Amino acid sequence: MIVALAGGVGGAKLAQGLYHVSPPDSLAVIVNTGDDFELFGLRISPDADTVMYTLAGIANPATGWGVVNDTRATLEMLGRYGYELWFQLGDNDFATHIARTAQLRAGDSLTEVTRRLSRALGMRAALLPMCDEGVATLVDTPAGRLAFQDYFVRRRHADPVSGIVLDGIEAATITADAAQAIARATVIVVCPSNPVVSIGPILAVNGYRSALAASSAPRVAISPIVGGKALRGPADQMLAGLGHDVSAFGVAQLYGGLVDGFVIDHADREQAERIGALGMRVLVTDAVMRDEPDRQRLAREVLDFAADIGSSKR
Ligand code: FO1
Repeated sequence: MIVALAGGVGGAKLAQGLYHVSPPDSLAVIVNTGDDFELFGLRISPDADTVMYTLAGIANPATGWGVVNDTRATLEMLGRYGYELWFQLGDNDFATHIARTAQLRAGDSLTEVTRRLSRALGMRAALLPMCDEGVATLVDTPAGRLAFQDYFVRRRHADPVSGIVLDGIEAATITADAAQAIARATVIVVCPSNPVVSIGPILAVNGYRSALAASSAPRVAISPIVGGKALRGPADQMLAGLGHDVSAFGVAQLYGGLVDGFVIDHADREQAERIGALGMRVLVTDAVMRDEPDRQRLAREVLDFAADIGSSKR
């Protein structure tokens, strides 16, 4: 079993590569749900949906999130009713949120609902929310403490970030499915997602750090920072605002003691030694995924690297 920890678009890309280079039933993706929120009375799980649509082969390639060729009739009608349309939801995407909300209201867990939705779309990998309890990522900025999607989408992640709060985290616990996947893992991959607001919340849920520490599987992370810049989104600004080094090394520091191997881009090869001194093996490669063949190439390299680490770990 390959277990991947992922956030949104960057994580989904590598998860798709892993999905395509390994037997379809052998992958479990544990996703961040700290970005989840409610809009129009519906429960939206952006990171889970991004991974689900990507692995089901229906993601919008232009954005990485949402459904390809989606229409906007529902949103336009809501606009006529006077709602502010700051969050783009296509008609097909709306159906996902309606189904999720209805099933949650009927009493099913987020894990169960996500399993049903992803199976219905033909996804054979397991898609596992990090927890079933509600956790909300809040972002401290000069404009105040903002809900994550307010910060990220409505205000276009333009505010400097001075702190992150995970509301509800104390009551959140690793799910039985995620614990079982990690216990059975032969490889654990920390995808190139934002270490602060995508991977950070997963690791903060009770039970993940100990489950990962207890695993004898090789654990490998891929840097989402290349050449001092985030491949996507505001990870670089966030790392700076929170006092971390804005580099692959800075990300590796955050994962110290948690992973056995770290993958960096050629652009950062001079950091390999410093990262190695953190107690990790380092793979220097082309860590940027420009197209689908790139996702599979990087996935293969990550799995080979992990296998190599595994053979010396045993
Ligand atoms: N990101 C945006 O920048 N603008 C949007 O309007 C937007 C809509 C959206 C709808 C559904 C969905 O699943 C994701 C969506 N995202 C949008 C992406 C998402 O909010 C963020 O990329 C993640 O939360 C960060 O990981």
